[in-house]
Amino acid sequence: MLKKSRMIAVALTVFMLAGVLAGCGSKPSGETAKPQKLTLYCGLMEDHMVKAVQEFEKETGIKVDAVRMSSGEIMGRIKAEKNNPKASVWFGGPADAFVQAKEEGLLEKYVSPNAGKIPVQFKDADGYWTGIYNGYLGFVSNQKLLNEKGVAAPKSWDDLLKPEFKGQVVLANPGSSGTAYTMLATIVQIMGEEKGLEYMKKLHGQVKTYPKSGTAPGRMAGQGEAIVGLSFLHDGIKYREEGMKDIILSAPSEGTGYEIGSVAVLKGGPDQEAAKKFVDWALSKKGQELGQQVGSYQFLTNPEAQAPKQAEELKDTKLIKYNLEWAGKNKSDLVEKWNNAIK
Ligand code: S7P
Repeated sequence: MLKKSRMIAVALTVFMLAGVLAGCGSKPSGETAKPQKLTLYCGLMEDHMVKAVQEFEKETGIKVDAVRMSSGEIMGRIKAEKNNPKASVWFGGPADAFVQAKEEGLLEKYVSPNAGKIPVQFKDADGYWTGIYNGYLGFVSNQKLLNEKGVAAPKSWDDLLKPEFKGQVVLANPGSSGTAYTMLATIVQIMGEEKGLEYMKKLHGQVKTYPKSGTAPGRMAGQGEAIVGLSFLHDGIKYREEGMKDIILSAPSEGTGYEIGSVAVLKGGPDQEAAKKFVDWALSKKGQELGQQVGSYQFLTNPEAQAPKQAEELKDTKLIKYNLEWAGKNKSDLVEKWNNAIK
């Protein structure tokens, strides 16, 4: 009798232990797996960002919080949050700032399975950032205002210094804007540092205002607030399609700079697994082709992705051999020199 009750007690203990062990690593019944989430900082236009987030959420079920900022603002934010990162992905905007962020140890190396498809000239050799699109810098002018002044759309950097354009040129602030920094770095690469900064000083005398974002100058020209805006040319096509019919696009005949719009995982950010999924998606054919639905007409880096037909009109733009590594590594220094030059 005693023997039988001891056997029952041992069996019960084994059963309970097995239950405890089986419970390790799994959720108690009724509790579901925590949904994945992601915070990203985005340098693209707001409508493109919203579209991308909606599509990614739909495809993966990962909930995304996205904040649109200009390039310099994103850099400032991730620097300030270095010891306690709030976001895990940097999505869009010229790669110059990504080069700078890599130098400052703010990016996590991540070579996506999709990065193999992207040609070498559009990605970091060490795998810290990968290009998703390519955009050319140029002049977005207002034909009606040009006619009123009796002047042709600018066709060289020097044309911007014409007396007819005094107070009529809009350029964003290179400290905050990735677009404007591309312009500053382009000018210094074409003319050399001394002459380039002299040129920027002369151009300052022509500038109406320096908005925060590089998406503003083209829009302002389209709305008739200034004759010429310095922008990425694909933005001018978007504004023209949105109804700013007086927009005319031109580019400097001596050559212009360009952006490699990029994506990267931020170092030490939360939700690293979700962040990598986002990068995979942004590099995919589907992720890259999505922008066209909201008027984003950059060239695309994934050769499988269909470039927007609207970008065709920009394909013969003469480009300089833009030195991105140099531009990224000298960003803070060059912006400071520009600030001193225009004081
Ligand atoms: O999304 C359009 C686009 O032109 O916006 C970015 C542009 O540089 C604006 O950012 P900033 O405010 O920093 O100048 C480009 O990357 C992109 O092609």
